Amino acid sequence: KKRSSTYDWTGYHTLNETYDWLRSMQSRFPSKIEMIVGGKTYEGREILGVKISFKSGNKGIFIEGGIHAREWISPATVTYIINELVTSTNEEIRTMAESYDWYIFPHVNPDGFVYTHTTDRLWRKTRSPGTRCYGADANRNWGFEWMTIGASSEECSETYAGKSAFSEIETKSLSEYVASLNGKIHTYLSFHSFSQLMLYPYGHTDEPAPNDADLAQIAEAAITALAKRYGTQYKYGSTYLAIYPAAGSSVDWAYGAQNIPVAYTYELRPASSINGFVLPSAQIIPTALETMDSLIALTKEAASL
Ligand code: ING
Ligand code: ZN
Repeated sequence: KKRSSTYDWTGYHTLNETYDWLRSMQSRFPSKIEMIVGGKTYEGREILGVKISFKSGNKGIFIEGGIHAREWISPATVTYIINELVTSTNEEIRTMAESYDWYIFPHVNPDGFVYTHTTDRLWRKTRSPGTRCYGADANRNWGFEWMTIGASSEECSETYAGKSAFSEIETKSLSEYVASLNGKIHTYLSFHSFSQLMLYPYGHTDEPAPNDADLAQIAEAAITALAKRYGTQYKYGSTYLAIYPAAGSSVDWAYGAQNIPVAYTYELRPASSINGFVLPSAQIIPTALETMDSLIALTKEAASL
């Protein structure tokens, strides 16, 4: 077993390294961190996360990483966020950290992530067996406008929506966990790569979401803050208009079915590349730092609306 002191953000980690690190953080900060199990996987793993809370009565922010297995910068950024929320001495970060209850899952598709280490670095989906191919796209399998557009009913497709809404144990169990938080969640963030975008509902229609103007204003503040550190340029817009039509995502379910009013998908670095899923590990810390900057701006802007 690796010691927790060897865990850092100069390289990418295995699932077990990250799960051990989460547990070691909990044992270092037992009054601030609670281990949470958001669900389970087809192959029997836990979807392991942390609840970070400094006082009771705060609104909740839910963060998921790794729904697509090959997007390794997602869990790396999410674990960096966890570390900053707990250990940073920066005044703005401390204020933000202590003003919310954080529910954070770096790996919501653990089976797929393990498969990217053992067998296929570019695997995207879950690992449930079908008749000819494995896995469904866990970001097309949620029970909101499921299979209406931008998803496939062909089980070998990269965007296979699954046999039915929540056919995958990962999305079914995680959605039940989110629903069990009973309206406490105010902001839902899903981390992906790549393209340098901030996307918000909806993905199934070009009709603006009810608070579209607020979502655009918050995104503008977030990407402006993100660009300050290194000049990294993001764009923003609804999923449908800014990237492509896609129904059945976690963020659209959070927004549309759970009434979580602030819901974003980050498409992290790079902007574009031949193989953008393989981001050099030297870019983990810069990506995480600029993302933290955007998160501070996002939470401030969302609070003042
Ligand atoms: N992109 C996302 C995908 O699932 C997306 C885009 C965001 C779709 C939000 C639906 C909702 O296809 C990547 N890179 O996975
Ligand atoms: Zn993705």
